[in-house]
Amino acid sequence: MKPRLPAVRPPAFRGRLHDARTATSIGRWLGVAITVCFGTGLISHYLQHQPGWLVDVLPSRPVWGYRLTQGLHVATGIAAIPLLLAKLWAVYPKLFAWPPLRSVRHALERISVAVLVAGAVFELLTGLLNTVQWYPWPFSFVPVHFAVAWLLTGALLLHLAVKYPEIRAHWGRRSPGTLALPATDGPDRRSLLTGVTAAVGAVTLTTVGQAFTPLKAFDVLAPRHPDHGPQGLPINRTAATAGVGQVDSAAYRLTVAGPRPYTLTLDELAALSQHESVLPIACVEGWSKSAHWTGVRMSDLLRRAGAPPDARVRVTSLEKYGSYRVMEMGREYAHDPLTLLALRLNGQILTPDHGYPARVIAPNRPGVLQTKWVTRLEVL
Ligand SMILES: Nc1nc2c(c(=O)[nH]1)N[C@H]1C(S)=C(S)[C@@H](COP(=O)(O)O)O[C@H]1N2
Ligand SMILES: [Mo]
Repeated sequence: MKPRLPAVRPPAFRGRLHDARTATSIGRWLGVAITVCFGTGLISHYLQHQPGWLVDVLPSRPVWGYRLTQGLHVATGIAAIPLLLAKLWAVYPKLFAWPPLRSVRHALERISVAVLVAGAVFELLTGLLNTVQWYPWPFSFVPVHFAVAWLLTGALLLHLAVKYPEIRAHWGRRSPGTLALPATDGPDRRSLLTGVTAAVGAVTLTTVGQAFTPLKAFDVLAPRHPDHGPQGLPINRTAATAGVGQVDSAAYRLTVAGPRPYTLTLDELAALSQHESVLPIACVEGWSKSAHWTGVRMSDLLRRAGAPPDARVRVTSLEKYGSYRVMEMGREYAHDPLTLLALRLNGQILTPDHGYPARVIAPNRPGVLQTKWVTRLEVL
């Protein structure tokens, strides 16, 4: 007689895939992703919106610092999406808990979980849409994404505190006997975790090449490819979109305001001592790419205007409107020998979209602050 296969139990609410052990297994990786995402997000926020007391102490090294932290921010955010979906699936039966509220403690716990879930979904969704520069909402992305990150972190800490006994009981390899769980993981849980790992691997591998150039061949799902763009570098905002168009080189002037102000034509600027820096553009939206830049050192231009060695600088673009028209730099950046007013990219004169005739390139800085089409420097 043929051996009978054991009856397959349909996934039920009380099944082990919806238990605390599964929730802990997925939850700890989700926790790691969210923690890294939050930390790197703070770095990104304070580098972009520098509070006064930070301006002069923010370091311009390592040159790849922001490239790494923002690459991690976007990669961990993307990896957190399959993790969050799996985690929500593992715990969703709790949504139908009966009676819905057992006690004051239970009510508070459910409210904190509601904030946690809403915050996590909101952050991952708005972050993902921001990487493709799509803003289908009436509010401004940065302040709201930043504020909800704090809300999410608070709710997460509360959640970890409330769930601490369960997390502790299920963290290790073996389930404690007191909880009457099977001693080893069955194939169902292992399959689920393998599937989740594969999903995280797949979304990471197909997007991380936008920032981690060695994996660019696999970058099929990211909005940017490091090689797509003039002079081998992507573009976020073209000269046409910024309303700059083709700058007339004969009419162009660089004005440097300071104790000894002066004005240069493009030929005069190109006749000054030229230096080369190898620095990445690291866009807040997640792509980054290193390039060879040639131009005049910012510190040389400032010194010529009689700037003291700890002066800050304000940079103004030819762009008429737009949030990136004016940018300020603290002394660490302004006097770094790698910080250039670049005239050339990868050996060629800048194309209009890369900021012709002159743009800022500085180490360890968000792409939004690498101002293009520069026409004015002010010693502060
Ligand atoms: N004046 C000006 N500079 C700007 C921008 C802009 O919109 N206006 N965009 C910034 C952003 S968001 C990035 S990522 C970099 C991109 O530089 P690239 O287009 O040369 O790659 O330029 C920055 N410089
Ligand atoms: Mo950017």
